[in-house]
Amino acid sequence: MSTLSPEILSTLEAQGIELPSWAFGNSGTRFRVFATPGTPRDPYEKIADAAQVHRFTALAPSVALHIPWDKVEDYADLRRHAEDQGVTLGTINSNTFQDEDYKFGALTHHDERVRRKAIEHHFECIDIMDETGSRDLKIWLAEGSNYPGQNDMRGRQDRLQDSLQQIYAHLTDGQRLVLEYKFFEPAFYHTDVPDWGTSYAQVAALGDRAVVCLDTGHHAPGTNIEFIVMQLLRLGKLGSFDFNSRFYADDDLIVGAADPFQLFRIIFEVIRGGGLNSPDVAFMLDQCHNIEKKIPGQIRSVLNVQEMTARALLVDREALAVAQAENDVLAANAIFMDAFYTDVRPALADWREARGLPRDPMAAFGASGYQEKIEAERVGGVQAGWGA
Ligand code: LRH
Ligand code: MN
Ligand code: MN
Repeated sequence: MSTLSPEILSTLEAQGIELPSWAFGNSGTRFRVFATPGTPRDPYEKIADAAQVHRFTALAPSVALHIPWDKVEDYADLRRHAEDQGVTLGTINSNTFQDEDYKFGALTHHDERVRRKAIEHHFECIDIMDETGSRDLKIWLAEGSNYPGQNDMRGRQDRLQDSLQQIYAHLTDGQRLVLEYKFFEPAFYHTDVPDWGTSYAQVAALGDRAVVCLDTGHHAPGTNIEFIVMQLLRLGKLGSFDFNSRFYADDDLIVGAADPFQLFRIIFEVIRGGGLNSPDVAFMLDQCHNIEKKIPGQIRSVLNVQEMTARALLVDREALAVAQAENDVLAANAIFMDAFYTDVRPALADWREARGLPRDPMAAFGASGYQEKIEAERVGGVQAGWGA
């Protein structure tokens, strides 16, 4: 008998996870970027690869772009290409971290010329969103300082608010500004948007269509991330997730690989807070596949999210509420853990098969010949990479 009720299955059927275009390009560490055979040479090929993930899982209907990494001549054409492949274009990510001018800051910079350039980059991103049909502009800032005394942290915070106000004013109805935080890197002493509280303070001052992005790899070790999820949902400000997993810092490994239990706990709070399958909370991946094959890496990732969602939906919330009300600590914990320890993989495989999807999407992709085809076809060109 299936462990998953029809109600749980219909909730799972509605799940959609956005893929990052950059997961399909080559990436690495500051020590080495290894080339992977078959890697896309342009945004069109990245989208074609992303569409394979959706084809084998029905879980990944949209692709996020990063500008300028995914710069093209004609975004309406790129949009048509995506739709032809059965996916849509999603979040537009701005990029103010790879231009020489931004060495000492972008949206926080004290030099008005540099700050204007960074603001105008975001205007350009909004123009692109109009063409791609994207709703969200996601901003992550690599800004901060390395040495105490180097910068006026307060002045930078004030300039950031002013910059964001200008960008926010440029959005059209229905578009959102999503501000991502990260506790360190590339700056090592202070970071201008280091935590959810700063991101929240900055977006709350803008308006309803400004929200926070929580990247699961952007916290100090030991942080209770599900608490932050709960709080942002409670405040109506959780706009999106960048899912990935980490052992040490911003590792960008496959979501659920390092700590499946943490992923379970996060998704449980999403469900508790009404954020699952809510249009207000975008589920995205933000990962890099430095040494493994990229398309199967993304397939594994979306399956991990689906699996932990299924387990989190299995928590008997009524029984949990009773145990909590009775202060029955061990019973409450046991109810929670019972769901986490339930192996839903056979039930998910049956359900996939019943919907005309492969029981085992990893194996089906492997047998499809697509990987061999791109490895043969894409030789000789310049492979797109993280930052290219
Ligand atoms: C920063 C970050 C941010 C960027 C992406 C490439 O570490 O998480 O989301 O856009 O990596
Ligand atoms: Mn991120
Ligand atoms: Mn990151």
